[in-house]
Amino acid sequence: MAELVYIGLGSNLEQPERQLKQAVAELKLLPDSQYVKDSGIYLSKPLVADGVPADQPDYYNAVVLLETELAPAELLDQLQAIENRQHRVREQHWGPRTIDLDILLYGQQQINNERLQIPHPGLCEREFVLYPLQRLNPEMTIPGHGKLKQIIKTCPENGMRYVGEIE
Ligand code: A4P
Ligand code: MG
Repeated sequence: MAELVYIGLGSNLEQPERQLKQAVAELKLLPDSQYVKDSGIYLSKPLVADGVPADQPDYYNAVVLLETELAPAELLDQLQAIENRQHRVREQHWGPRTIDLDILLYGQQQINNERLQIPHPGLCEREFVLYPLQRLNPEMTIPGHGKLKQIIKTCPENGMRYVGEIE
């Protein structure tokens, strides 16, 4: 059965807008999947948390909606293959990266195993996820958390700005 899935994209290295565009071009070619739409690009401040390098460039973020027949683990394999093709730098957890692709939501499923946590942890505190999701589907519900409309009220935009469409 096909599921609607939301993929979060983030990049803050090596021409980040180009990295996002290239990842989107690859997402359009995923097997057993159809590209539905995307949020366009947002420019956001790096997350602030203990142990996170603060001296890194701002992030370019976007969210993509796909319909897919791929199982969650198969989809993760495909996303990691795209990350690897874009020479992702994986040196530091939460450090700067050429491209990060996360499965934010997989239908209404809640998944918790050694490889996957869905909804993606932290989703409800991240302005660069919540506002793009709102643009795609303002009425949506986050499994285990409730209505996006309510959740977003507790998450300030933190200086984030909309940059424009993904060509
Ligand atoms: N994994 C578990 N659940 C998932 C999921 N739902 N989607 C596992 C994708 N992967 C998932 O990820 C490590 C492992 O997470 C994978 O092997 C997979 O099995 P990773 O991408 O290699 O490592 P990471 O990116 O360093 O960690 P993570 O947890 O993905 O980082 P985050 O939470 O994505 O944070 N600031 C701004 N403004 N914008 C950003 O996009 N991104 C990060 C990265 C930090 N600060 C940011 C942004
Ligand atoms: Mg990741």
